[in-house]
Formats: sequence, C-alpha cells, structure tokens
Amino acid sequence: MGSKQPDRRAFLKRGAALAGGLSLGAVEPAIGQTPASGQSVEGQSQEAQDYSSDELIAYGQRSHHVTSVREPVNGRPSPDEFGLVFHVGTPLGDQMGAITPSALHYVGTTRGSFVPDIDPAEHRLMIHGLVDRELIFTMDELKRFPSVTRLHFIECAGNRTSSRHRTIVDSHGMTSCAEWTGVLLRTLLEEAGVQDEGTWIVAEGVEEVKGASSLPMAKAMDDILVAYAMNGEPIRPQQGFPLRIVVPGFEGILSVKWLRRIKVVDRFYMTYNDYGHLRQDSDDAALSYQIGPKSVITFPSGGQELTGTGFYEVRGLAWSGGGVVSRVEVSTDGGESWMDADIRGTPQRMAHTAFSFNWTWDGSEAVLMSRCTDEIGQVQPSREQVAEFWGRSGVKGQDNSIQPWRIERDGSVHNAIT
Ligand SMILES: Nc1nc2c(c(=O)[nH]1)N[C@H]1C(S)=C(S)[C@@H](COP(=O)(O)O)O[C@H]1N2
Ligand SMILES: [Mo]
Repeated sequence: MGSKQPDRRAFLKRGAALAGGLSLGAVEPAIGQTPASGQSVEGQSQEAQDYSSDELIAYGQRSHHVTSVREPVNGRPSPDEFGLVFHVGTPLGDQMGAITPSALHYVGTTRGSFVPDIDPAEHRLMIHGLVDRELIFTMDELKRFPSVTRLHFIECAGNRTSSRHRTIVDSHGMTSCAEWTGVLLRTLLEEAGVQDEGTWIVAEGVEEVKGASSLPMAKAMDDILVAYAMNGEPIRPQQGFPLRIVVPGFEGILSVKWLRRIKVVDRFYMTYNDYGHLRQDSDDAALSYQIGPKSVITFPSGGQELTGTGFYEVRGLAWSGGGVVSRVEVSTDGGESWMDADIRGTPQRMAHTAFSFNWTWDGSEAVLMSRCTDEIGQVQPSREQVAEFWGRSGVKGQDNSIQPWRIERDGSVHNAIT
C-alpha cells in the first residue's frame, strides 16, 4: 500500500505541471511546482500515520504533514511556569477562507487563566439584579430555548500595528472567526423581566474577580449570544466550555467565557476587566467597545516567501464591528493606487470575510496593503490618519489601521511599518 504512494504523487505532480503549462503558457515551472531537479518526495521518510485506526475513524485529526499551530503573542509563553494561559494567536498566515478551525481559534485571557474543567451537568447560569424574576438555568434548560446560529469574529484589543511585529500572528493573531450557536441574551432577559432602571449588565465567568465585563443594555437586548456551540460542536474548553457570551463586533474581552452569572445593574460597573482598560467613564466605555473596519493580507504576509516571479493570488481577511464588509481594496504600491479585491462568499455581519486579488509579481520591491469599507460607510484608516487623530501617544482602544507588508527583491516578506 505504502509503496504505491510515490507513483501516485509523481503522477499528480506531472498532471499539475501539465495543466499549469497549458493554461498559463508558462515556460517556467507551473505555479506552486518546484523544478524537477530534486526528485525526493517531501515527508516520505517520516513514520506513516495510520488514519484507519479505530480511534481516528471515531474522531479525526489533521494530516501529520500539516504543522500550523497557535503561538504565544507578546512573547509570553503559555502555559507559563504557574500553569497560566495568556493570549495565544491564530496562525492566520496559513488560513484558507473565513472560518478559523476550532483547534486554532485564538485563546485570550485577561490576566492569565487556568482553563477550567467544568462539568456541564453541574454548570448553572444565574440571571439576577434588577429583574422581576431571578432565574437559574441548567445547560439542558438553556438548550430548550429557541436558538440562533451566526458567524462572528472575536478580536482582542491587543491586536495592534507596530514596527516590532514580524508576522501576522504578532499583529493580528488575536482574532478568529467561528460559527456560534446559542440563545440570544435578549430571550433570557425577557424571561427574567428587566426592570426600568436596568441599563447595564455585568457578565461574569467562573474565575472569581477575573473575567467580568460591563455591557450596555442596548447591546444586551440586540445581538449578544449566550453560546454553547462553536463550529458545530460544543464550545471547546479554551473558548469557554460549556457556556460563554459572544458580543458581536465588540472587543474580545467582553465575550465572557465560562459564563456563570449575569447581573442587571443601573450603571456602568468598573470591573477588573474594565479597570484594566481604563474606562472610568461610562460614555468612553460605551463608545470605545466597537471594532472599526479592518482588514489584513494573510498571504503574502510577514515571514512568508514568494518562490519566484509571476502570478500569485493575494489573500486576506476583512471585518468590521459596524456590520457587513461591503468593499475591500488592495494596493501593491504602498497605497499610491487601490484596486477592488474579490470578496469570497456572502459577507456576514461582524464576521471575517475572505478576499482575494490576482497579482503578477515582476520581481521588484512592492508594498502590499488592504483597506476595508463596511456597510455604514466607515473606511479603514492608514497609520498616518490614526496618528493624526491620536497624536504621539498612539491609539487608545482598538487599532484598526492598515497593515503594510513589503516584498523584497529576493521574495522575502517583511512588516513594512518603520
Ligand atoms: N471568563 C473569562 N472570559 C474571557 C477572558 C477571561 O480571561 N476569562 N478573556 C477575554 C479576552 S481578553 C478575550 S480577547 C476573549 C478571547 O476569546 P477566545 O479565547 O475564545 O478567543 O475572551 C474574553 N473572555
Ligand atoms: Mo483579550
């Protein structure tokens, strides 16, 4: 069986080279093909993995030839020597399409967390405070309510542009997109009966003082999900098993994981999370939550390499807390001129939207950028525009400025921020 493999792969290789040669009339090797000098088939020497085992038939795993993994961001290893998990980023440079595989969804924790092991049979959600009826739900009870299934990104405010970043994990690794299923928080709040003075909520996870966030009632009554499933299966422990809120379009810290309590209150509460983000003022808090129109080129991005001149599909992701992505433009000359990119699929509200752009690299130095416009007309700003607004202190709140990647003559790709 194993002996057949090289033959088959060689055939595929010839077939692809032929097809590429015909359609593009290329003299050089077809796209993605290496010249036929070194004939060795990569990975052949590795020990074979038995994908036909009972275990992997019952519950699958990716090919052992695929090695892309989450990486610590800001240089802080997870878990650390005390077992605490800090922010760990999604390898967006390897991603295809808009949905992040659950196993690669970024992990965000406010001050470092132990990922708790919660028994869903024992877990409860309490809704109390300024309500007519205080309610306590089991997981089974929550699943009896009408549910919604929605694609949404989550993004940590820690994602920012900087000259120090090398790869897209450094600059944008703390955003991911998944399909979430759960009950609208509004459904549960209506069940409890919110009193007139109830203008804010405080949502709390299982970790005592950590992981609590304040949210305005208008958002709670709009589109917040109390989610128990992610990409078709129960939410994974690192993402909040068995229950979390997903706050569409707002910064990630508000999407409280391991959710156990929602208190309806009459004012903005300065919780541990809110204090960390220096929001002593409720107007400032409510205004700075929403993530602006944003996009990034995932290929080619920092640390990757172009293997020769010619045709490339430039790929990326765009998103906005303001709703649907309506337009994505790409520049290959450092922002001098812009051209429309192709949007993949039907963009969803507050969800990553994949885009692509056909490009022929002539071998000269080039600076690639992308720019997102959302359905309410907001346009992603350049770093210069952001600096003009915020001054030398840098961006407060989220940084949604344009990320430039420089292609060097040797094909290497670097962060172009100086
Ligand atoms: N209970 C709890 N919820 C939490 C956190 C936390 O530490 N504890 N971290 C927050 C932060 S800072 C972010 S960015 C998001 C990350 O969600 P994810 O890990 O599913 O990507 O969860 C938020 N929810
Ligand atoms: Mo975060």
